[in-house]
Amino acid sequence: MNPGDGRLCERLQDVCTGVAPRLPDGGLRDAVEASLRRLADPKLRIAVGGRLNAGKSTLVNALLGTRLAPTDATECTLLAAWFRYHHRSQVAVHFIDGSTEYVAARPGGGVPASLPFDHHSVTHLTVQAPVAGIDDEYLLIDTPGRDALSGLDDYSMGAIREADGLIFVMHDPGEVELRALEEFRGAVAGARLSAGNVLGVLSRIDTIADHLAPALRRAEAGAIAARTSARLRGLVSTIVPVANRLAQAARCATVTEAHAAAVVELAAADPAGRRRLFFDDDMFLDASVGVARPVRAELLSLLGRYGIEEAVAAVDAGARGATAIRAALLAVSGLPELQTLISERFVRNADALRADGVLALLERALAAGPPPTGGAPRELADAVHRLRRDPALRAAQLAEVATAYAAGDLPLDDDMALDLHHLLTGVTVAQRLGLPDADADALRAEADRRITRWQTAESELPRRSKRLARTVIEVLNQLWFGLEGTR
Ligand SMILES: Nc1nc2c(ncn2[C@@H]2O[C@H](COP(=O)(O)OP(=O)(O)OP(=O)(O)O)[C@@H](O)[C@H]2O)c(=O)[nH]1
Ligand SMILES: [Mg+2]
Repeated sequence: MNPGDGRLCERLQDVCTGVAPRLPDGGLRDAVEASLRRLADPKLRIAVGGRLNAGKSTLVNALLGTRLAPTDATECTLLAAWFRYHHRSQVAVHFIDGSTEYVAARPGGGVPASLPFDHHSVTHLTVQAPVAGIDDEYLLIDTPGRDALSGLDDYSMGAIREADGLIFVMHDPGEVELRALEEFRGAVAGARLSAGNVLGVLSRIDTIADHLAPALRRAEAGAIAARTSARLRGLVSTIVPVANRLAQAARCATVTEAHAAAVVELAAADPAGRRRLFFDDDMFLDASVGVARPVRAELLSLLGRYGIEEAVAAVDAGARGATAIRAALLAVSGLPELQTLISERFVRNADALRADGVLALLERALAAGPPPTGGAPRELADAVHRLRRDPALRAAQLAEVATAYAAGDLPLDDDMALDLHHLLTGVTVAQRLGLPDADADALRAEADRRITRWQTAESELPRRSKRLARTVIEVLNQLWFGLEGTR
């Protein structure tokens, strides 16, 4: 069965619709009603989070293919914003008291420079724009930067909690960044944030090792991303390097024919002239080349020197005209790789991710109340329990294992940590067993080896960790039996 077909969410909807009218007023009924509202919106919700100035809004614009999120250093994101298609360009302002008001979008679309409301009375915004495709596969949520000093208010966090998955943007993957990620955990999709539903982005890669040529910088960014992925195993699935600004310029059609013609002219400079041109921003603006200074300044703010160098390389390789140069910039920006991961990790698993988020909501409400002894509450608790055991939700259970490991509550040796990582991040059975190119026989043998490893370890684990190890064993067993069917 296709995991994205909505089977789990339909079952959840039936359960909630069935019990809602029979539940007494209170937390459980509120949670069931909130679940029904969430299930009524069939779109997968992906939040983009990270520290202040990480490049989140620029990435959101690149993914949307249009500049709707405010990105300036001075107009930072103050409120969480969702992006939806609408035939009118407007912004819905959602207030704490549950009401909504509409304001005009800024010229060109998107969040206006200032809102005529106190930010503290607003939970989030919905930015609506007549741009086809912006919410076809998933809804993006841009979030305010999280900083050690500022913290997010509960309402912004509440809006983020409605997300099914997170793209965590990091500019400088150090300890502070890790603390920010920790703060998001537990906020998105309940306490289930882990490698199963978090993708990492190493952002602003043009600022990495800026003495190197673009291709070498890309390689360096790839190496940093790989090292950080290894360090965050269990917390984040793959980390992809993305040149956000380049991706935004390429996808949002801000590179015009005039810019393209200017790049062709710059590419005509001899090697020594080019070295001078790209030495620093002042040299770029002051160099004596045929391109007018204001056009050079525009190129600089649009692409940065890194992007201009990439554009010149595209011209060297034969690209002519804005469309071809934009396509070449997009190809080297890292965005296509991120889009593929979003499809493979999030969109393909949309049903399970959405169901997991709703189940987490219901489980929290059930846990907060008295044990359900009968009637509608018992019926709900049983249904939640049954749905949790559905094989399609195993990934969510693995996420729980990864969360325990990341928090230091589940001692695993390196092999087991890697087994878990493969199970969480692999798309094919072969990737989930860490042998992407192996045939079915080798995979069966590997699954068997891993089952034995976990079974041996399980007997040594503290009691509370045994259940987690058994989850992994069950998943491996399931893979083994799946391979058996291919004999
Ligand atoms: N050099 C460089 N600068 C970038 C890149 N992406 C974004 N910036 C700049 O970094 C600043 C912040 O970018 P935003 O996209 O607004 O960052 P943000 O994470 O949304 O910021 P907050 O919402 O304030 O937390 C802006 O001045 C951008 O122009 C990039 O790829 N390279
Ligand atoms: Mg922002």
